[in-house]
Amino acid sequence: MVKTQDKWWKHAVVYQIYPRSFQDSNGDGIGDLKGIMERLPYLEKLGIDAIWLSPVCRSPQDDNGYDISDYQDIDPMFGTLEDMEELIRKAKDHGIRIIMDLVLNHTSDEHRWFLEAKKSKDNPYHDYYVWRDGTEDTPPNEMRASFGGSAWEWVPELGQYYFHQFSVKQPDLNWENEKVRREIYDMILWWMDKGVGGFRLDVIDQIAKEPDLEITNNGPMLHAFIREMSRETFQKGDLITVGEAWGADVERAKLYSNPNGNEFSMVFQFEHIGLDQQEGKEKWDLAPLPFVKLKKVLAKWQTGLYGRGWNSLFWDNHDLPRIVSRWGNDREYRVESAKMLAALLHGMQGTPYIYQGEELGMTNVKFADISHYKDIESVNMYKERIEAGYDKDDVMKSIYARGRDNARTPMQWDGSANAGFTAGTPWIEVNPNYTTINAREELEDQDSVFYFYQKLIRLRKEYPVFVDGKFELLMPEDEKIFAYTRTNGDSRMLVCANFSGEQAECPLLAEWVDAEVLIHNYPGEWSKKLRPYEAVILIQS
Ligand code: TEU
Ligand code: CA
Repeated sequence: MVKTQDKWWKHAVVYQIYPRSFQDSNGDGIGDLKGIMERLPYLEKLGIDAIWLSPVCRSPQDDNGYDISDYQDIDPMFGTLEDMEELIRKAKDHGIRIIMDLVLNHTSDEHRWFLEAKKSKDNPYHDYYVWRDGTEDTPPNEMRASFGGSAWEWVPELGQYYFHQFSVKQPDLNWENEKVRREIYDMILWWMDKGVGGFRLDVIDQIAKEPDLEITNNGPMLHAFIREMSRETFQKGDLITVGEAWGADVERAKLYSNPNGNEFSMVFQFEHIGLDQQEGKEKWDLAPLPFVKLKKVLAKWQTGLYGRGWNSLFWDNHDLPRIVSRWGNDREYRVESAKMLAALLHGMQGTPYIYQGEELGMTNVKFADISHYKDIESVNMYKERIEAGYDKDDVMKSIYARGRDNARTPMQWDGSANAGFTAGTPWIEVNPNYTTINAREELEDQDSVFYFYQKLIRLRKEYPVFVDGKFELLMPEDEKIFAYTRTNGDSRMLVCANFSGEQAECPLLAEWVDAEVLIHNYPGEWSKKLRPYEAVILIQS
């Protein structure tokens, strides 16, 4: 029997809150900390152990808070530092830890460090950022920023460019500068003293950039910086730390999540997320999901990190379209496919993350035109592609499928005005389907997606095989069935799902007729002929 070393976060389920869209308490149309406090009983009922809070620090909101201007104060739109301290306390009363979102690759251009840095080349803060001498209209190289345009911004007063991998208002920090690292470690220790339960580290594999070599992530100093940060801060507490690492492969994830605990607890890897886009193109260039490849990628991560590291398990987050619309069926099989996707993910080894509304089967949104959209990434892409001559309907189709606002429409609490999210005008419109898809409806329906997630969370706590079991993919080439086992000592569990909208035969189920059913997303008995999106978890022990 393999027993993972007993870290609390190996048994935990984390819930991600995008504060701006979760619950507004003061009628300004923007979610806030007091609103989150109002919803702690709901989250305790769901059964989650920790909340990953997307950034609430002071920010001009150019990138909805991922452009921080003060790491040690709360933006007034979300509340006060006292509210944050109260949330940490109240969450703990509900058995829930708070995970802060640390954006350490860049600050806002309104951070005091940058306001100082751009005053002069010999300002003590100048080297907190990445500058290159140059002449106007000739940037150091052709690197592009994630949100459009050049990654280099010209500052005429200095005769220099500064480097920004994201928006112009998000200048990259210079991690080669030890003073920057020290300031960051002091800030992390300050948050640890306030009792946070952990950190999510934004684009952490991009902090060791080498812009002159056009290297944006996985630079040579990356793990040295991470190990220094971990030694100076995280290892002084009993924290969960999860790094966002778009450039991670299994080998590198073994370093990030190695059992010695000298880097992170785990990372968010995105190999499965990039499968349904055209090879070598952008996320907007859609392609059908290669289902067999999806199975093999997820299996590779399960077996690759078994006993050597730890997986995060997620379909959704604040940057991604909603999974039931992306890889499920958000029309006639919304409930069944939402449950099927949940069963497949929560049956694997790792720490599951539930994104706000995923537990309700909330879907993507389809606003009439670009004027309803708020996300800088979508708005800039729309401008760039229309100017480049793309067909407007094609551009909107990409935004409907991949736009980040799909995840950012307000949480759908009930069927009242604005889904109970706000008494005011929401900062972004509510998805019109809130009248039928909302928490109140689901809390009154024992067969709802909510109660399916609640049960999956309970099963993870009740059956050690969910945490410790060795993963084995079955029927790898099958085009409809996703089936795998988890084995730990004499406990053997089968997760079997029909990932398609048609009936699918699953002969191996014949060997499991005497097994106990742990969870099933259809009423009545299961059979070898799986119905559309039918999923079942069985155990023999
Ligand atoms: O995202 C990292 C990132 O690269 C994403 O912008 C991703 O490329 C894109 O969203 C794919 O749809 C992190 C945060 O999660 C994101 O919200 C921020 O915008 C970004 O970093 C900059 O801080
Ligand atoms: Ca508010």
